[in-house]
Amino acid sequence: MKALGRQPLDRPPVWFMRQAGRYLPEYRELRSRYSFEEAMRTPSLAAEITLQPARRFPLDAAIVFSDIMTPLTAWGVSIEFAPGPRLPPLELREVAMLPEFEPGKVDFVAETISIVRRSLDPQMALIGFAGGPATVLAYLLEGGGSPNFGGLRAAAHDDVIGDALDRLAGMTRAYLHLQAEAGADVVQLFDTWAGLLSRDQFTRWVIPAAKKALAGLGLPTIYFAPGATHVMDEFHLVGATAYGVDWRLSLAEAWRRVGESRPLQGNLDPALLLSSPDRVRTGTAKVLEEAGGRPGHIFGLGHGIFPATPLTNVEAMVRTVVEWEGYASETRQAG
Ligand code: 1CP
Repeated sequence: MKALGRQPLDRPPVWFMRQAGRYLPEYRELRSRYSFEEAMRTPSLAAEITLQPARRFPLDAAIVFSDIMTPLTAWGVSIEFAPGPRLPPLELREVAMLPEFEPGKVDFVAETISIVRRSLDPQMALIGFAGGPATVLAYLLEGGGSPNFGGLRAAAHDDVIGDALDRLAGMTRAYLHLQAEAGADVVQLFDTWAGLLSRDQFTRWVIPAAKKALAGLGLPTIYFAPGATHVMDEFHLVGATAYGVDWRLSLAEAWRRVGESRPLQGNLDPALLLSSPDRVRTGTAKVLEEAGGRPGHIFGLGHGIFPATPLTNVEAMVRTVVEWEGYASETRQAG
């Protein structure tokens, strides 16, 4: 929370995307007994999974265990996970006409957040999240994951996409509000596939929808759109508190594009975590040096951790951040 407020710190806080998930043996053990849907819809189980990574590593934040497709179940959309989401595809016009979203139908997410809040170390932040409207639309049009999300890309040539995204943005905002009320400290919008669109399409469609989804929530917000470096200089129009950076761009260059005064989160390449602890330590130090102790850096990965990641490498990354003394010694030398 201090980093989001750009307060000076001895080292950046650390958490990472998909920290509650398949690389953890205790997660796999729990999943051998419950399906993904059961685990996500049962607050005691979802809370347990949310807390798992924090028991193993000295992290500064927990992210609620859920999925970007979860709020759609309030509309009666039936979703299976295998492991990615599968659902009956919708037409662009059908999305534009979805009825009013009723957050009460996904109050299991609020219940999960309040359980986590009670058990979480008060020093740790709790992160709520939702999918970006364009990303959720990509899955709705396709009926699941896709190598190229042609449905979204075709839709971006049709003005009806504006109505569809507006509908989803309203839902997303209500869903994030529910999480804020339940006790989330900060929320992140995952716009995973928005970067597939052109700069013009992104500016015209993606940004207004993301902006609406995050508007007036009364808590800090993080916007993450990997693969969108071609439009990063326009990110500030989303109006988030902070912006996520993927592994493709250096933090220094990202600061130039997003704005030097805006907090950034990232950006170690998650693929490096498939190598050795030594390489991970070197890579982590490089990211920390790039941030150079500037206020408003949250250490994280450039995208979600791979399920095959060895725990020793995660340990090496998190330890390197929490034991980092580079900034303190720079200050001492300067003094
Ligand atoms: O156990 C299993 O088999 C399920 C695997 C899994 C998990 C652990 C899925 C299915 N979702 C999740 C949890 C999840 N999803 C979290 C939990 C919190 C954490 O980060 O620890 C979060 C934030 C998400 C978000 C999510 N789901 C995104 C955006 C983030 C990103 O990685 O870009 C996306 C694109 C999804 C869709 C989804 N859900 C699950 C999978 C495997 C996928 C992606 C695959 C596809 O596109 O087909």
